[in-house]
Amino acid sequence: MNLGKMIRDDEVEFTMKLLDDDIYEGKKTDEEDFEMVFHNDFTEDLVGDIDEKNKQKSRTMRHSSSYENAQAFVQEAKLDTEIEEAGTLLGLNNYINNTKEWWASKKINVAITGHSGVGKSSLINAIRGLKPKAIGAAPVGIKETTTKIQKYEFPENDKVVLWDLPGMGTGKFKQETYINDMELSKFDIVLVVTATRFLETDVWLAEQAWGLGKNVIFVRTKLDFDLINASRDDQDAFDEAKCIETIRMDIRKHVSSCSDAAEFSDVIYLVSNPEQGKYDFPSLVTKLRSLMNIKGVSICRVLQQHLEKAIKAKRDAAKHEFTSSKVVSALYGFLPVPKLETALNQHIVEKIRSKCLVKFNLDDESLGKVSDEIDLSVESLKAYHLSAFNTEQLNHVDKLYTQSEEFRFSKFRRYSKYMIPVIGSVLSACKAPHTIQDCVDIICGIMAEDEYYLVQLRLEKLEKQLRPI
Ligand SMILES: Nc1nc2c(ncn2[C@@H]2O[C@H](COP(=O)(O)OP(=O)(O)O)[C@@H](O)[C@H]2O)c(=O)[nH]1
Ligand SMILES: [Mg+2]
Repeated sequence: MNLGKMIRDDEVEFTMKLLDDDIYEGKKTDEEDFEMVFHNDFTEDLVGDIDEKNKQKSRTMRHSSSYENAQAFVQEAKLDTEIEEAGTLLGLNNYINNTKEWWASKKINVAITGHSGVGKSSLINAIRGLKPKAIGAAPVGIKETTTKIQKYEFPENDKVVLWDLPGMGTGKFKQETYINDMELSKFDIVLVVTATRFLETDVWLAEQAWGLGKNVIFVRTKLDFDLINASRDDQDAFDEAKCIETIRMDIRKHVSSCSDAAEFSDVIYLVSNPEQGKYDFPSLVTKLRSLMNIKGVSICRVLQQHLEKAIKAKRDAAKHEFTSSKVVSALYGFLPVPKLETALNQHIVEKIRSKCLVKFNLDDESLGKVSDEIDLSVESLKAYHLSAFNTEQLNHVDKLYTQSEEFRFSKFRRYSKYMIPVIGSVLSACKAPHTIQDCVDIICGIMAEDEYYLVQLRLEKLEKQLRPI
């Protein structure tokens, strides 16, 4: 049996990491995995409070927040109705098809925040590839130019919205009320923009965003100025790479002062807004693109968890079904003709196999419906991907029956009815239902794995479909 694909029997405890492992186990590239787990590693690692108690609290908040956000996008009652009507996999498929457009219409909101004058509006223009005075560009300038929240669309997708927030700490927007004034809780990703010096209030802002379960990225702008200043300060010993590294380490130190994580290379970006091909600007854009996927990833996680439970429940319930087949097999046990009992029981197992194929949505009709969605033909699924059509046991149920019997019962027990009258027949009648049960367990186990595998493929496809960019 392919144990590698077994669904664990222990109850699923929701942790982000665990679910990632389950959904994408061995079926994604490193790069994709990296994107998938980033949100979790990030929230797991960057815990922004000094005392342990608060740390725990904020950790829980962050996880539950991401989870609850995604839960709001999955109407579990509707999903269950679809599952009841069409089966687990097809029900999921129907639910996805009915909900896909609604999910896709939901926007990803990116807050660009930080002190006044650090280059927030310039950063938005740079991300959008616009010159400061271009039509539709965010107004920029040396005096405070952004006094209310402004929204800008991401170049390639109007479902991604960049929000230019007014600077914190100006006369109009005090630190005390900034989080509420800006409704920070409504954003998915928060960019804390800094320039020249990293301030305590920047750390504070990040902590607030972390506390709300947001993905936080630090962007240090005006690197060009920093380098000019540094070269002027020390003309003889100036080394650009070293200088950049020093600035990076300084920010890292500040960020790590409010967190227990050691590695921040992934969330700190040093840029010069007018030079979009230089420094960390390209990797910042790559990072943003990967993070914009969070809604799709979270939705898939919630669906995956729900489906894993549903398939397990179905598998466990199915193991207790087929009572009439077991009773009939017991009656066959009394038959005195050699091999006839075995042949009839093999026939029972074949019928159970056929019923289970339908039950676990692995029959041709069901596979046909799903194969359209996951870009794999029914033939390819059967030939290469599904154990139900590839394991010796399920391809030859006659062997499955005889092997199960041989495994469970001694030779004497198997042939007792030909040796001892009456008692031998009773013993024979008792063994058949056990053997059938073993076969049912194996069939249900393998088919549940297969259905779960197809669920994973469907969710991978959905996650790609929901990727905004
Ligand atoms: N040299 C340089 N100037 C920048 C950079 N980013 C912004 N600026 C300038 O800094 C000033 C304030 O920028 P702005 O985007 O309006 O800051 P905001 O108040 O945070 O939105 C403007 O004059 C920008 O041209 C940068 O990376 N390098
Ligand atoms: Mg501005």
